[in-house]
Amino acid sequence: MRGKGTIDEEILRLLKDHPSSFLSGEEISRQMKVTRTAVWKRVKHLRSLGYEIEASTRTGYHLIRSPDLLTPSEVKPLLRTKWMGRIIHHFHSIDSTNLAAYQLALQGAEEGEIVIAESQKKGRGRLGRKWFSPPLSNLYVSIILRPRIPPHQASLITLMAAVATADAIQRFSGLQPLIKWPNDILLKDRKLAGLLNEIHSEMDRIHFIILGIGVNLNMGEKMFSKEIRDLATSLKREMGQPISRKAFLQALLQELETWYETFLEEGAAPVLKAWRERSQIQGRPVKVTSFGEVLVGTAIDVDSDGALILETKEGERKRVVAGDIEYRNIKA
Ligand code: BT5
Repeated sequence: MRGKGTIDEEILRLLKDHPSSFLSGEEISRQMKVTRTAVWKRVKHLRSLGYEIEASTRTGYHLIRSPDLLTPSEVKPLLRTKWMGRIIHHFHSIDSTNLAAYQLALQGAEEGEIVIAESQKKGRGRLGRKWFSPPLSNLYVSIILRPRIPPHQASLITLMAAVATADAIQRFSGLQPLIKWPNDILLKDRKLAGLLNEIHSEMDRIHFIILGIGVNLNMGEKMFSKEIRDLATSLKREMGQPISRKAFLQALLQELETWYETFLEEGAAPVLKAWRERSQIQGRPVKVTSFGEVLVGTAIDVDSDGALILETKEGERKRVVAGDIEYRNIKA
């Protein structure tokens, strides 16, 4: 049996196939094998989601305008990717897209399938932190990848995804975001996007990686929660105009597909080169928190596995595989 969501998608597809004419309720009900009352109910529901649908008992239905939703019927006509995002699992509200993608991947979902939500009730950051995910304004997406690389290289996928996200933002807006190790995308020192990558693997084989990406797009000043108001920003705020979320999603998926293929074909070098240019971290004084330990020193580089190399005050080199950094200002 088809779910309500599938019926909605089919009704929209039919209406979009007839952009300049009305489609009678009878015709829709015949093509979809549901009653005319059921069609009317679904149209009412679609209107509640923001679709402007003209309805008349005599002539039928006509789609006037679609809201900026990220449903398959809205996103797919824009996609320019070869394989990424060709299967979209869409939710109006969900706990976390990463959690849903993880479950789908365990059940055998294929590389390139994506999960999108209009809002998240338990959006996740790293280390049990929260990702603020209000409805219909930002992007919350998780992508299933199944790379044939050794597990120790999984961090490179995080760096690759950060580069792709920053490139998509720049291509879309002309602004120049910076990457903060390992996974923050910043504009003017404020966080615009975050990445949470989760891996399911054995000692020597990756089963899948879930690439979770949250980008603040249309979040207005007043929508930011108190705790992130001074730390975060959105693309609308930086550009001074609203963003088409579906157009941004298309740009993001295209950059991700290209960068992922480059990484698989050419290895870490091009990813690390682009990451270094975007992070401007080399030589900066930093404070690193890693597994409860605090280290202070100068960031030297990231290595070929994506770990941060730090030189402490005592001149000792440390390799940090996971954690958070803060940039320090050196007083003369
Ligand atoms: C991250 O964690 O930056 C990873 C965020 C990943 C979110 C995506 S959305 C789609 C997918 N599904 C999920 O459930 N998650 C992923 P972390 O580095 O730990 O940063 C978290 C910190 O960023 C919080 O403690 C806040 O200080 C701040 N923060 C929370 N929400 C924010 C937002 N919307 N914009 C900017 N900063 C935020």
